[in-house]
Amino acid sequence: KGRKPLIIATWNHGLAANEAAWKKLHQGSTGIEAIEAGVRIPEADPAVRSVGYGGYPDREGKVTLDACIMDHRSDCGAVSFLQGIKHPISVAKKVLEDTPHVMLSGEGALQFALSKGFKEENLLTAAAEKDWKEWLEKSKYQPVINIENHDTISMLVLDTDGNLSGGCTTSGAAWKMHGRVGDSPIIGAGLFLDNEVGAAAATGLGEAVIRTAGSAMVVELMRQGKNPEEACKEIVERIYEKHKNHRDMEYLQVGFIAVNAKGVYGGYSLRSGFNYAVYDEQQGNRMEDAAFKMN
Ligand code: SD4
Repeated sequence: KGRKPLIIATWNHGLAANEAAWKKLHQGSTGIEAIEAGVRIPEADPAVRSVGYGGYPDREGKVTLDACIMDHRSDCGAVSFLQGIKHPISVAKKVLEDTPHVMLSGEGALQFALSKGFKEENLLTAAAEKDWKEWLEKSKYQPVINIENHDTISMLVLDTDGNLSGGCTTSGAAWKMHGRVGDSPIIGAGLFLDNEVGAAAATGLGEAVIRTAGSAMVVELMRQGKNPEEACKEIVERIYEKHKNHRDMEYLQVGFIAVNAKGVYGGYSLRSGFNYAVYDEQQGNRMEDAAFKMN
């Protein structure tokens, strides 16, 4: 079932993101321009508590954001621990385009963003602040599985020329320690692609994805001949094996999406409840449930 163009994005917020990205692709934009336009939708949406503006803060009440973007030439840009900027994906894209580096972090990322004309603003909404204050009463850190069914947004694009690109953006784990960075801005963990082979991206507990170099491994398995779903499944199985006796197991959820260079796509998650939005010419924009290992 190979097809192009093709866009896949994690969770329900992927539908609106795909819509914007699809429009861009059809206006002749590049893959990363389409991704930027797509994921800016949940970044700006205050109702999405796991990405950008309206995202849950860390335990000190600070919203800190992670994002990355990668194109078919393997050029990439990322920001981590960025505060006060609503669209980290756009800053990541500027890192790719305008710097000799791959990742800028924290204060340096903010200074870079300001130098590029981004506006500093308060990203902590009243609703997120209220939930944080409630959390403070017990201050028990426990990541939530399938947080409100929207966690990180990760998007993969196969354009009409057959070129792959990808992006991720997130406010990370709610109530994380100040300074914590997850998998989402890390090339190879939250996102990876090789234009000759395929692309993969992750959602869920970033620590587990980093420990296993998740997305890079999914791409490598596709290189070895696995189809995207099989490749995602094998890495989820590996994550399970590494974590079954681990303190993180109780709340561990990870999910991967992948697409190969032919336009075959798939996804797989550890626990049920993970879905992703797929947009192609044949069937339009719709949600598909990922296969999973356990409930
Ligand atoms: C991260 N993958 O930062 C992201 C989203 C998340 O618990 O917070 N999941 O780990």
